[in-house]
This record gives sequence, C-alpha cells and structure tokens, in this order.
Amino acid sequence: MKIKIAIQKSGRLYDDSIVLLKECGIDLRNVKDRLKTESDNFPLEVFFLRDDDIPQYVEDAVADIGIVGENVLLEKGKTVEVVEQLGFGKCRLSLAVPRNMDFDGVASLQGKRIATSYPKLLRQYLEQKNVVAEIHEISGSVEIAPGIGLADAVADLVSSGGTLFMNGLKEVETIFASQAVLVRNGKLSAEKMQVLEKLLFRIRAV
Ligand code: PRT
Ligand code: ZN
Repeated sequence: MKIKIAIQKSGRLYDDSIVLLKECGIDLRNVKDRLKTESDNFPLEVFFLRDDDIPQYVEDAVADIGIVGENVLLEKGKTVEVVEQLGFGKCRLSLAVPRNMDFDGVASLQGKRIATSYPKLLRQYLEQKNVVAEIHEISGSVEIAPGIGLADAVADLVSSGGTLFMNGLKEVETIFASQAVLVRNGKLSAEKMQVLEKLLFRIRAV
C-alpha cells in the first residue's frame, strides 16, 4: 500500500520538501521535470503540483497527504488535517503602506483600498479589527499596487522585507505567521495511516 504525497512542483517549498524526504531516508527516482515519481525504498508516490492546488487535491483524496504553506491552506479553506509543522517556508502575511504614509494603527486603513492575494485572510483580520476597507484581489506582484495607484496599502507575504523596501513600502502590522505544514486527508484507510505514522516517525527524527 503506497501513500501519495503532493508537493510543490517548483518554487519556495520545493527544495526543502525534497530535502525533508531525503533526510527521512526516502530515495526518489529522478525528480526533475516530472509530474510524479515514486520511491523504491519507501511506499511513497510523489505528485508535483502548484502549491495553490494542493489543499484541494488532498481534500479530494487524489493525494493522501501534502506539504503546503499555512497561508495557502487557510486562504483556500479546504477541509484537511494538519499533521505536523515542518519548520521551513517561514514567512508572515503583513500589512504594508507607502513609507511616507502616516500610519497610526489599522484604523488608519478605514475606507482605503488594500491589494492582496489573500482576500479571505485579510477580510477576517479587518472584520476582527472593525475596519472597513476595499479589498482588491490580485494574483501576483502585489507590492507594486500602491506605486501604480491601484491601492493605498497591501497585505502580502514577507520574509526578509527586501521586496517591500524596494517598492517604497513599510511593514506595519503582521496578520499572521506562516510555515510549511504536512496535511492529510481526513479519511485515510488504516493501512495508509500506518504508512503515514512511519513517515511521521522519520520526520520527527530529523
Ligand atoms: O507556482 P506555485 O503556485 O506553486 O508557487 P507560488 O509562486 O504561488 O509560491 P512560491 O513558490 O513563491 O511560495 C510558496 C510558499 O512559500 C508560499 O505560499 C509561502 O508559504 C512560502 N513563502 C515563504 C513565501 C515567502 N517566504 C516569500 N517571501 N512565499 C512568497 N514570498 C514572496 C512574497 O510574496 C513577496 O513577493 O517573496 C516576496 C517577499 O520576500 P522578501 O524576502 O523580499 O520579504
Ligand atoms: Zn501558488
């Protein structure tokens, strides 16, 4: 009985996901340029997908387990179970405003336009803070939105802060901190749960 894991095809989580499996002693057949691969020394099949699709694939049981950022997981709102925090892919979803803007707490954003790729998380945060703002969903290059007059502020992922700085923005509030997590489908068979336990044992050892 093989267990199917979905990991990012390329991008910020790819290398660490592959390294994690390797450190677990799992050999993978040539991983480059592939849709899927498998291991000869562990009952594991690996699917390479866009990170945004991973929660859905795991919910639908196309993959049994997956590695994805908490940011994507929460934004997508899919029903999967988090089994382990993996300690890589760390970043934060933060509010940022033009460097010269007078910012005096989230209330300063009342009635403003905020660009983000995380509309759901931003909406929840603003509601919690009783701030009404216009959320503009854009799928990439959120950091340029204020500069081109599309928004007054952004809610974007930050790690070093370099991207915000380069675009004349300052980080003013953290909405939430994220890292990569291992998730699983809620209804795995007993056999698959056993394989997952074996994998988890190795992950916790590295
Ligand atoms: O193609 P696919 O859809 O799979 O990939 P993607 O382009 O959507 O995602 P990718 O590879 O950029 O990121 C995958 C995951 O890595 C994210 O969902 C986060 O969980 C995590 N992660 C960690 C980050 C960052 N750090 C990060 N810094 N994701 C994005 N960024 C971006 C951010 O959006 C901004 O553009 O990096 C820029 C900021 O970085 P700094 O260092 O300049 O602050
Ligand atoms: Zn993505």
